[in-house]
Amino acid sequence: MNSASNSERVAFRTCPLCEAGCGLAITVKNNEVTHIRGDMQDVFSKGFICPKGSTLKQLHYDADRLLTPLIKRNGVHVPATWQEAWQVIETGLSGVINKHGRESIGTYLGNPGAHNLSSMTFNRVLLQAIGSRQRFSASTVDQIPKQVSSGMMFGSVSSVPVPDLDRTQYLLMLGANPYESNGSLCTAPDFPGRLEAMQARGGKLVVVDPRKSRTAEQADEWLAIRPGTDALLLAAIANTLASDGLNVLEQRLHNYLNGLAEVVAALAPFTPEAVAASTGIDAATIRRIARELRDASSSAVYGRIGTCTTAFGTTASWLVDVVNIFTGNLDRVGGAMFSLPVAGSGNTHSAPGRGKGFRIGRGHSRVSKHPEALGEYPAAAMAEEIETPGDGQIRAMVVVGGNPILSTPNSQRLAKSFEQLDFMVSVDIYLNETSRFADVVLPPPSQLQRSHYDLALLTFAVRNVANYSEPVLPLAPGQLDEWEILAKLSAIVSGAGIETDPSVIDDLAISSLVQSAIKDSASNVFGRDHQELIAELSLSGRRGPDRILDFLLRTGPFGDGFGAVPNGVTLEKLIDSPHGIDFGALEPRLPEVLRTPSGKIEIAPPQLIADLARLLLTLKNKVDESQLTLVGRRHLRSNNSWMHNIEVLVKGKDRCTLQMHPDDASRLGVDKDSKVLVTSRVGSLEAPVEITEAIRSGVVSLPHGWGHTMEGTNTRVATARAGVNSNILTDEKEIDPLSGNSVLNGIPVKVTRISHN
Ligand SMILES: Nc1nc2c(c(=O)[nH]1)N[C@H]1C(S)=C(S)[C@@H](COP(=O)(O)OP(=O)(O)OC[C@H]3O[C@@H](n4cnc5c(=O)[nH]c(N)nc54)[C@H](O)[C@@H]3O)O[C@H]1N2
Ligand SMILES: Nc1nc2c(c(=O)[nH]1)N[C@H]1C(S)=C(S)[C@@H](COP(=O)(O)OP(=O)(O)OC[C@H]3O[C@@H](n4cnc5c(=O)[nH]c(N)nc54)[C@H](O)[C@@H]3O)O[C@H]1N2
Ligand code: SF4
Ligand SMILES: [Mo]
Repeated sequence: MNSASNSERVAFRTCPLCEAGCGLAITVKNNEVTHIRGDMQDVFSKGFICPKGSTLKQLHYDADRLLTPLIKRNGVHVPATWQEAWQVIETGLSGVINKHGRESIGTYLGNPGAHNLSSMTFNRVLLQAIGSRQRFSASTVDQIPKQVSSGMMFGSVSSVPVPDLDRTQYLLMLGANPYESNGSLCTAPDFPGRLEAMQARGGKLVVVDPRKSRTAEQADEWLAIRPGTDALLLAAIANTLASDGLNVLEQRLHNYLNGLAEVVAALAPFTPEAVAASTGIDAATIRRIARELRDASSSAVYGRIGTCTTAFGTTASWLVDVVNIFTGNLDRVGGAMFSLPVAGSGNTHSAPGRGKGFRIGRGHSRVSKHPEALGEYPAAAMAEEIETPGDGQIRAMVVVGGNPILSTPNSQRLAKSFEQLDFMVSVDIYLNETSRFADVVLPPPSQLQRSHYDLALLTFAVRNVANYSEPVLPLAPGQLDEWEILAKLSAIVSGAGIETDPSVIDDLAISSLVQSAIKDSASNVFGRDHQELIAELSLSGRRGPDRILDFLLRTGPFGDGFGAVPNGVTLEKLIDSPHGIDFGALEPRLPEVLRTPSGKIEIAPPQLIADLARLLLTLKNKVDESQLTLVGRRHLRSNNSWMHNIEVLVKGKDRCTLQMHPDDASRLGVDKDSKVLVTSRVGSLEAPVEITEAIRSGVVSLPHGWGHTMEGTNTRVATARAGVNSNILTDEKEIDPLSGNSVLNGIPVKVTRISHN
């Protein structure tokens, strides 16, 4: 590195661990990170960080983090050179392709890829090179329902409205707990602080959650809903608003709506009285909440994990925006608004206001015929696709930054199926529950050794912000950046051979991006010369994700258009602004944001209207008060399945407990020292009990991402505090049929006491 490496310097970098994207100020002395704190000058986070932010240091220096490739020899992973690893991969993958075809290679892309510039720019290159439709990702245990409903309504899966947190006066939040999670599909560093500011300016926060989460505790009102019934509650709120008369709609929104009469008619059966027993929320409260939303000077409804990971995830996600429309608050200051991402997105390309629209079911999965959504199949169907013989059976898996063995439903079945694979590659920083199955594990560099820009998450931000970070620490000699690993894998799987330089793949990737932009009449480089643009991009010597990012920024809504727009943004400008650039609060985007064929908001997509009939059937089910149902939860000091090897985060009391209401505990003869056996249709596990009033009776809660007990892993801290894997209990047969999302909440379980500790 440069001469500054011998002295102390402060580097600024965005934290990539969660969606908040906080700015970090990282002190480096002699190329050693000494400490990390919040960057007070960050334009978005203004110094806020959570306890995880500073642990990028511990993560970097974690002795268990992989520094060299591993190859499995005689069942044991041993360190290997990159050359050896590529050789084994070429032999393994070409063997499977030659024998069974490309369709027999499955992929699973995990959550950290959404926070990683290399994956955001090169995962798609890898998927194309593999050329199989057997694609899975963490999206189908997470947010895909919201993207499907947004695609259907607005024509682009990037058009997810976010609550205008800093200006709203009323927020109805369902199934989200930003005091622990720091927010999701709503990028807002210091989400808690923004909620408190709303309350301080006289706004109201209502939280719908079966648990009295930390966010519910802070709220002005907590509605303890029965799990899995948010779609019913939202339908009844919309029903109330429609029955009262939609005169708030005025011409502004009215002009953009297609299907208003249909949706109003389809919601007619969902009166507050009809849903009260099922949701556990009385009719008067539902009516009052509906009217408060309508009468507030501004309001927004926001739903997250608790609304998405249920059997009606897509329908609930749609109804969130139906209510936002019915109160007149969609695309309005203080309501639910669309970001205008600086690096562009699906709703900034091609002609504004109208487009091809969005469809699901362009293909169907082989075994259970699940419809494709966003180019992938349900993660819950991965095991059956591996187990079931026939054409297209998955024989090899490529997993990039994912831990499906802990993160996806019926883990035990999935683990068994992985044993059956002919070949597997994992790109991962740890040897953990999933990568232990891999024949080859390829380690990317640490979070501090790469550049960063939140291409995905800034698409859902509450302000239009851009922030680029340069690597804080250099790569070690011979170490590969993650994009180089993905490019090399792409070259190998496409048959180009292990000697192919990643830069060849990189040149193809940038070339195809430039090609499509110069053909897009709405692009600021429409009609420009391909070679000229590539030459200008390459002047700086940048390659890989940075060169691609520069192109996306320059052709984005605030971009310089390669000279066409004076003072427009470029990567160079962001490098000169290490605390980021704030392009201001969100502004209304209708109708330009739309990409539907009609040029209108499709408020009554046929598949969603049809799904209301399925929803209506659930009202026939008698509410069984004796049936316990399981929901999940998150803790601030944890991050899905993979930050458990950081001692400072996991130390202290056990957080992987089964929370239970005192009434249920006494009924079951369980006290605070008990261990219980929890059983679902698919599996059972033992867990320590935590008795608490902060949960609805009839509901129990276990966090996910734990259960670090498998042999052949090497995460010593995590193993010492293993916890149990809640996805042993979640059922792979239960999915949201529209998006393929897993049902991870509202799992029927039996709980019995086994012992006193
Ligand atoms: N500390 C920490 N932060 C994280 C993560 C993490 O693991 N740890 N993970 C990150 C990721 S990948 C994501 S997607 C986001 C998720 O961010 P959030 O959506 O905020 O996720 P959770 O904190 O799990 O909050 C979900 C809430 O839904 C409630 N719930 C369960 N079932 C239902 C239901 O049927 N209806 C309703 N209304 N509520 C229900 C749960 O009790 C819980 O309080 O968090 C991100 N941030
Ligand atoms: N029951 C239940 N299950 C859930 C949830 C729930 O609420 N309840 N939440 C779901 C949600 S929202 C999500 S997003 C999923 C997450 O599901 P996954 O993405 O499958 O799991 P993660 O725990 O995020 O695992 C990430 C993996 O990436 C590795 N990794 C970390 N950083 C990098 C990197 O920079 N590069 C690479 N190549 N690898 C890296 C880690 O070591 C780890 O192995 O879990 C889901 N599972
Ligand atoms: S809130 Fe999220 S982005 Fe901010 S420091 Fe914590 S983990 Fe990092
Ligand atoms: Mo997630």
